[in-house]
Amino acid sequence: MKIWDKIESISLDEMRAIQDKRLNQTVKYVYDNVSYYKRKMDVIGLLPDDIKSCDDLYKLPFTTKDDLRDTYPYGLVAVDMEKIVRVHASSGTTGKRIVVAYTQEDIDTWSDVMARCFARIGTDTKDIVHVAYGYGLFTGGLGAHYGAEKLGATVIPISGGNSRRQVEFLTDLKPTVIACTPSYMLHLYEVMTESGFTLDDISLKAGIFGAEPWSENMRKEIERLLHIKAYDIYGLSEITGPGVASECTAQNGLHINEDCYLPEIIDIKTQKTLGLDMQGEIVFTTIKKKGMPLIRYRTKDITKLFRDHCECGRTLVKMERVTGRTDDMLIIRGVNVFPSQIESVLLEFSQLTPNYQIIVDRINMMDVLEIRVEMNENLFSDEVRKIELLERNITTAIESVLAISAKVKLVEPKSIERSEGKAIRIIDRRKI
Ligand code: DLL
Repeated sequence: MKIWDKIESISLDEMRAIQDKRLNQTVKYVYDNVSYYKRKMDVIGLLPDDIKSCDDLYKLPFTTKDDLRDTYPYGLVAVDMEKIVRVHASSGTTGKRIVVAYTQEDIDTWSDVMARCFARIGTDTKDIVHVAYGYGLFTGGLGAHYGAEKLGATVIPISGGNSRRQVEFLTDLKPTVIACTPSYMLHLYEVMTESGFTLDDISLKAGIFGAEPWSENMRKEIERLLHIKAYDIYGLSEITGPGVASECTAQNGLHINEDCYLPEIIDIKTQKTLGLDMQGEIVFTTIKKKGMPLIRYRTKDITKLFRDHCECGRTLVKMERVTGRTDDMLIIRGVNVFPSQIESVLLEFSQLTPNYQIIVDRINMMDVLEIRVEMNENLFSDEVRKIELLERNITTAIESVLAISAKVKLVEPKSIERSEGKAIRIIDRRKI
């Protein structure tokens, strides 16, 4: 038994004791080493000794992306800069860039949790892991790389992009596991078939996909097309990168590495902590990080926590797949809509591909929703009448599931731009 299997299957009381101790230490540590946190706690009259166990978590102030921006670049670093061995940064598409910093110990912990995520899906030393997440400031590539290496697997550090070369490596080097975004996996499949290769030319058996929301129907599609098992992996740069949580072979929820990242679900409006099985925003406190520990970090990701008797034997609490982000949620004529809900409806139709874009506009003070989705080659070569009929059927399905009307436009195969990393699903043209 590997060392990491043990921590994943201890009793709830044992896990709770570890978490209480690590939380208590973390709060003391940030109070003593990060003036920003000391000030935040002083303002509300909170002392480290007031936090004795996880039951006291709610007393602590939240941390948000704005806090990271206000303290950019190193204001939340808890150690001397000479102890920082690596930084990563988010792309800053939704505002000023944020930077995260790691000590050697943080890199080791991250590698461990990523190794655990690979082990969870059955990866071992005999596997060859094709890492097609981007290497660099994005955490996906290096995170997966260090984890797979720690496990003792063979790593192909190909990074994202240059899809034809990716296909050459898939067919020549015969990797057995692939790590990339789910949308990029589908793109690689297209390039592979265009290049004349078939499933007989590759040896993939599993993929570890994340970094963007994807639906259960998208999983089915990837598994159907590639004859592999598709597993979900979740994480965010602020907390560490990939490896905060991931699925096991049961494919029923993501086990959270809760010995390192303490999760809570909060109600978005009241900010009160919610119990198991209740949907809200997931908030994490890092209880093992040294370089840049974060207290009650608001992720904006929507999910719920639950426990079951998982067939894999792990006792780690689970989170449901992330269905969307509070800032990705479209409010269309007052109705809350997540892109993943639209994706789910679209993929009920076998004539469609998982390549779609959601365009929102405001015309004469009214929100207008247009969904562009690529049809498959068979439908494309069919009569116009059939295409129009299908558009009407999809419109009806969207209306009955989401209670909003939408204009559905079927577009030619391969006409929607592909991304090498996270797919761009929403174009919001509304000027409010
Ligand atoms: O996306 C880290 C990562 C890399 C995770 C590779 C998994 C695999 P960021 O760029 O900081 O970090 O983006 C984090 O991406 O808050 C979620 O909104 C979204 N996200 C990440 N994984 C998933 C997932 C990486 N499995 C943000 N399902 C998070 C849904 C995900 N959304």
